[in-house]
Amino acid sequence: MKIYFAASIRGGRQDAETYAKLIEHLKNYGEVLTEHVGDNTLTNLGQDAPAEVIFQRDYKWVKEADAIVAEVSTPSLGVGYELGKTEEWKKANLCLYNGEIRRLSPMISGNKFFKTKRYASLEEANILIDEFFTELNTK
Ligand code: 6IA
Repeated sequence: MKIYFAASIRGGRQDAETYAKLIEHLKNYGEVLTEHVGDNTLTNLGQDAPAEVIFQRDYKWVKEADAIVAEVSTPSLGVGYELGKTEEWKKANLCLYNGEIRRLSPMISGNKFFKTKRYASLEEANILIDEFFTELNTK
């Protein structure tokens, strides 16, 4: 199982620690292609590679992934783009949101293709991840 974890980089790194913890949990279910997203040393300047290289690599990874798990609490152009591709390529997905759902972009919360789930603690997020993969693996 190849998992693409998407979360804000340029959009803001205030939840980077949560991203790292979610990635650790996701590793129980497969290979996480995007471990750098949870790297606490990655500032909002992002990885030190040309933008074109980052784009092409991430694009290929989204295409290859069996499942996309996105943390969508911090608005991010990149995550929005990746979710657009997720829909285009009909990928299994889970969008985790920490906060009031009405604050989330309707382009995500209003789209039934996206499996949007609200969580209030890391424990809750991990349970949602467990449920998502249990359902996916029994399909
Ligand atoms: O717009 P954002 O930067 O918040 O978009 C975040 C999403 O785009 C994440 O899910 C990543 O998969 C992807 N992404 C954005 N920037 C990077 C990056 N370095 N390295 C890897 N993945 C990225 C950015 C630095 C660069 C623009 C010079």
